[in-house]
Amino acid sequence: MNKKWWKEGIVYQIYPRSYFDSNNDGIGDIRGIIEKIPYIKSIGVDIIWLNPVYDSPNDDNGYDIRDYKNILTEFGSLEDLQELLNKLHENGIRLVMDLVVNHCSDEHEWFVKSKQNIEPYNDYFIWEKGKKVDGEMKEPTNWASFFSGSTWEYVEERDEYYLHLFSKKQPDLNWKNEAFRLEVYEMMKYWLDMGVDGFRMDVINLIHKESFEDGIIEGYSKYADGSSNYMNKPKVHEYLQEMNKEVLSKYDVMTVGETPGVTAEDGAKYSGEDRNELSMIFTFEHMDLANNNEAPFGKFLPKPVDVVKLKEILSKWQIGLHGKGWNSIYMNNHDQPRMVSRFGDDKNYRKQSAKMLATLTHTLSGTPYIYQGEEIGMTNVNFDSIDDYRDIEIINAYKDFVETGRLREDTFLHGVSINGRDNSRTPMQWDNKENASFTKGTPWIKLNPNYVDINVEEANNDENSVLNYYRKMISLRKKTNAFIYGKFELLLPDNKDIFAYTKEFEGEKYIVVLNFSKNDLEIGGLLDLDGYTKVFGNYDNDDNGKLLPYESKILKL
Ligand code: TEU
Ligand code: CA
Repeated sequence: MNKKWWKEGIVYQIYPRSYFDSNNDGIGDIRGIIEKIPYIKSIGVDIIWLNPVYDSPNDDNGYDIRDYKNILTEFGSLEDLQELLNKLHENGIRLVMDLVVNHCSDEHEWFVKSKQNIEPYNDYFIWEKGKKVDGEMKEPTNWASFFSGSTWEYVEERDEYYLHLFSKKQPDLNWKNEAFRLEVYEMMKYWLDMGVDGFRMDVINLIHKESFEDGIIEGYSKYADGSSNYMNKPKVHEYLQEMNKEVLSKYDVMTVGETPGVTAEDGAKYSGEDRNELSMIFTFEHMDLANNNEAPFGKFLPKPVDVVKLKEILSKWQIGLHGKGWNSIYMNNHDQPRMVSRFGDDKNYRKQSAKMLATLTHTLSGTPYIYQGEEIGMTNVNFDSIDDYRDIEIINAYKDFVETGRLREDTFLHGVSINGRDNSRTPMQWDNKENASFTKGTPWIKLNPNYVDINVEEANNDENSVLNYYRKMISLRKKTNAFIYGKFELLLPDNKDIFAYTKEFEGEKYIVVLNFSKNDLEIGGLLDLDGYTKVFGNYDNDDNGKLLPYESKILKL
């Protein structure tokens, strides 16, 4: 097994806007992260994935970059970023930045010049003529944007439309243009030469748009999901191999591709060591379990997670990439709701189910990702007004669904409370003082009112807190290669409450048993645990034949 620091490390994802505000303007910042390094180190993590901090008009909270080599002033300065990098390295922690090159901001100078047809920028984006349909001018295709509406926007100066899979302020970049690609590689070297340890690559599997012919898909709305034309198309691998050859192969870096819609087979193609593309990717299959995909992007019509399907998906990835590629293991991030709310029980068994889920993510093979606040069991927020939300995806969907009368407001807000991205973007909860001491100003988004009970300070003072469970689970994982590299085998595949599996590596064998329900379960007849000794778990329950609500047990042969 080819050992690597990024295989054995644990990643902590920081959404800078919501982490800690050092200058009381209500917005988290880089200096705030610097102040929290002792806390971050105390969790036991090795790598930070920092969401974008580059100059941006913040149409999509930084995923619309205006200057790839400069820091957004409200987050701080380049010097602050370099200080963060140095201080993290002094503490043995690496820094992975966000690479957002499927699109940039419409305020980027490349796009400003492209609109004016100035060489070579005229071809850095995707411009197409409109289509005459029944005498009426229409967009080049009927694809639906991820953020509602069309993926095309008309520009008078060019009498053409530009493509934007996301918001109209996020024009898609033209990866067929080599001059543009070389600018990306030069920018990557700028950050890597500064000492950055790698990149998380935003929707990197969308960069090859194959064709703009797409039938009108009947039903639902005049815009429809055109992703079969631009998701995981063949040239993506060519571009990644070129990027690897030109840049990545020259540094000791970690890369993780954000790849919506991939299968485990794709996963081996992106992360196979012999492929010279990426270190690993993020799959979405287990995230999409909660979305009603009857209509394109039907995440606002949520459905309960089917645990049997969850087990199938995670098993497929564990087995599919074993010895062929490398998994990332995550159960939430800045685009997904809080994992204890989606997969656990954040009302009656919050701490137990948060610990149970942490046991899952830290015993599967691959690199575990902890999203800020997950380590203290932070939960979804249930704002009762659309005015409390900030996420462009939510706001645009509200206009598209509710203001058009297609969906009732209460139905929509219920869906947002379950699957909306802002669930994970409320500020980090440091203590029970005003605004959880995230800021002394007015926070850019309201806190979850439960910060009075759920915060870092109370967790540090409680031996049985979720946080202290993470600390112990992380140190156990780090000394157990069977968790990091081991062969996975699913047990009881059809059982809808119990997620049980073995992990084996170089003669060591473990069984992990997780109760995904609030029921007391007898497992004596289901699992043969003879010869196994319990080594870790979230209850003081030594009866191996019994599972308590949301109990996690790790047993060693
Ligand atoms: O996310 C892309 C993505 O797949 C998610 O936005 C998801 O599709 C969306 O939530 C709809 O369900 C990346 C970033 O992580 C996200 O924050 C950005 O908004 C997006 O790309 C555009 O850059
Ligand atoms: Ca600030």
